Amino acid sequence: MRAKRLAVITAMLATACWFAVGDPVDTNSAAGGSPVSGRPWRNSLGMEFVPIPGTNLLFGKWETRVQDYAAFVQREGRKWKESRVPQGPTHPAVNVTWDDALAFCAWLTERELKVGFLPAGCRYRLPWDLEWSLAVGLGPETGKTPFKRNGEIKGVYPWDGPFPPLTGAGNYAPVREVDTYPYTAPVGSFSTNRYGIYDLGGNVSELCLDGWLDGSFAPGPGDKTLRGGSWFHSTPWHLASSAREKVANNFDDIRIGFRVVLELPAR
Ligand SMILES: [Ca+2]
Repeated sequence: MRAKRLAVITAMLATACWFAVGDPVDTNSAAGGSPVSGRPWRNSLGMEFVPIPGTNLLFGKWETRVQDYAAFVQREGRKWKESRVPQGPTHPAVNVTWDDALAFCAWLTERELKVGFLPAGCRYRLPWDLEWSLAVGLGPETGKTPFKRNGEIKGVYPWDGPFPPLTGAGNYAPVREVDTYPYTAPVGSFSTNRYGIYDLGGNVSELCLDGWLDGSFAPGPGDKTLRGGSWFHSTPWHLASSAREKVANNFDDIRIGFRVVLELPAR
């Protein structure tokens, strides 16, 4: 099984748009030039980003894919628990912890800065809980922490319309009968939201930077924040745009993944 997984990763890397430090990099053909506020952009791994009005961010259009995370695992020689559900290279990476997601962001930032792929002052990171709310189109929330904001706004969902979701709305639990995927689905399989973002609701639940109880960023042990329903979820509570969960920094699961944002230099 392990050998099979390594073979899959190796095959994926052979086709990945990637480079080693010191390799010549054609930034224009690979990524459309430097990232600019307000414009879509594609990075060295082929991860695509879109602007979110009111922020100086480019937001990951997709959840981080198996092929993206595999590049990190391969280059850094990291361990990665085998997924218990069938997954292809463009499915969202699962079995990643909050600590793993932070490490991926730091690794990608360092490598792209080193070769000049990213301008100084840019960095990849997880979204803050309130940035995720902006991306999903939630109105103003009054709670001061993810815990306080959990379920605060009722009856608003990542799709346009009331509960339940209609066919094609996203990848939710099979009992909802809105999609044909029993587990994860390739990113980009369903409609985007108003900003051109896929799967904020459904596919995998997504890690955010915030500590669960105080909303601060504190590397290390503790409960962090998870947003969005997943292929495992079916209830109005879990599928609401304002739903959150707490998740320990070192916990992984087949329904948990992450989305990356690119922070641009201050304007
Ligand atoms: Ca999701």
